[in-house]
Amino acid sequence: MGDLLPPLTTDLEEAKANLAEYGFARVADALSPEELAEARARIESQAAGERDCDHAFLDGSGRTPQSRESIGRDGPNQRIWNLINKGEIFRSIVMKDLTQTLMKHVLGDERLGNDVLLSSFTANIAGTGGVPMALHSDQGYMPLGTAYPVVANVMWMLTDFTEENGATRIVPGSHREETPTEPVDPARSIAAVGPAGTAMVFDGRLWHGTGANTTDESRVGILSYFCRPFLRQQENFTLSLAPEVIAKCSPELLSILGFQTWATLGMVEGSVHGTISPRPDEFVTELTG
Ligand SMILES: O=C(O)CCC(=O)C(=O)O
Repeated sequence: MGDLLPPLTTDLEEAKANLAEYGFARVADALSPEELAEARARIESQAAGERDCDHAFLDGSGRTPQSRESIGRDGPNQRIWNLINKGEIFRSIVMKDLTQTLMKHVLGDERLGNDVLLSSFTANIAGTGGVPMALHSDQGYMPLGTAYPVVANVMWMLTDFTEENGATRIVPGSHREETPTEPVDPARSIAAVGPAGTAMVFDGRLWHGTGANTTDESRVGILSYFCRPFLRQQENFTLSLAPEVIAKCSPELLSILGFQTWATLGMVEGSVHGTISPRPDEFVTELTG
């Protein structure tokens, strides 16, 4: 199995080579001990808060092997959506050199300015007894035969990821296969293991899914999912960010969140080169001359 899993590396050039060959790379020590402690504490506290106020998004049980969606909103796994709203540490992770370098490497196009968008930013806590998520490619909605990545993901490991605790299952090299119409056989998958602080960066065409957690401890990871700038984002940041959070975001982060027109896309009243304000103060509606 060893040669199916690229070695842990801190060298981003080696990570790029691993992305091309395996469809994923494992970057060691991607979070400092301080960042790791802060992100982990914030996730634990946010998860408890969302459970307490009946806002928790739970899954990981009652799912058929074929279905990607959980049946019902229960189960031992907890997803926390929209981390941009939920802590400065998450906003800073989006802007890290590793994130920007590798996402632009997979998704950028120099001719078009190398721009990428954050598509969503979520935590996935795989709890004890969670069933495996069905294997999928993150760009399964693209037309068959799309031969390049339109999305890419970074799984930031906030705890150790092991075979036993539900480390993300991945199918090495599947990013190079033509998008199959049948689900990929789970027997082809291996656990993308790594110590806490590792970033597992993967091409959007790679088949993967959450593993089953058979231990007594939760496996905690956060997923910063990026897309090319012409694609609809998974989370609608222009609608869902709190005004006080928007006020704290740098212009660069706002642009990555989609608050900037791109090649005439996303305009408000013809704002071809505009910054999109969260919601216009005034709307131009029916007028008479
Ligand atoms: O939690 C994981 O290990 C992977 C999650 C995943 O595959 C997804 O969110 O699409």
